[in-house]
Amino acid sequence: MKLIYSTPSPYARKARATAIETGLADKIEMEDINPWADPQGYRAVNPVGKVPALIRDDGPPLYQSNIVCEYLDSHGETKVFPDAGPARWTAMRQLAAADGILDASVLNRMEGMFHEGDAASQKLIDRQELSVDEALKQLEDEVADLEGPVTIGQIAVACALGYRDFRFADTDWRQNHPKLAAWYAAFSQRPSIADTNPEA
Ligand SMILES: N[C@@H](CCC(=O)N[C@@H](CS)C(=O)NCC(=O)O)C(=O)O
Repeated sequence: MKLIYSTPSPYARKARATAIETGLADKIEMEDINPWADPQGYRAVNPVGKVPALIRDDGPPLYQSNIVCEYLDSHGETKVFPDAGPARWTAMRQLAAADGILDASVLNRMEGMFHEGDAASQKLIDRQELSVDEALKQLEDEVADLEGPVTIGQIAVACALGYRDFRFADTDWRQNHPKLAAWYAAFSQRPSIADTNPEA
């Protein structure tokens, strides 16, 4: 199995952290690429050119971070996707909030990268930041649900908060979300999060 990732990608970080949490890290070859450089042949692995992607031994490649994570989970020793029932839907709700933060944050970063200065739409940027704020509020209000055995929901939330620190350090999410900040300070000590920190 080979996991194709890029170090700064928070989506790929979910897959890298899941590989560690499920006990599979030693069994997976890792390849760090720059998806924006469109490495030769990569579109045959992932037609939409994004990371992460997983080259499997038992079928064609998988791409899209949550699908890669679920495949890893199905082959791991420790499960991070809870079975159907309340624990699963709690984790899925956290995953949705985290992915919402990531999608909005990455869109704003793209807006800054591709549309410089006046060409960037402030209206679009503000709308995405509103989504980030509201999703952070949900996580702050429901912080007790982030306790307990590690899940894909917790992993994704940590990757989303880490991405805010990495790319949006000027907006201090901790200020209005003290309980979430305390949870993150503890959770980010886990090797799966500490060892995949893009800033390390
Ligand atoms: N929804 C996708 C998003 C993946 C994504 O956007 N990855 C970025 C890096 S953070 C990428 O590879 N971008 C290259 C591109 O858009 O061409 C997932 O969950 O895997």
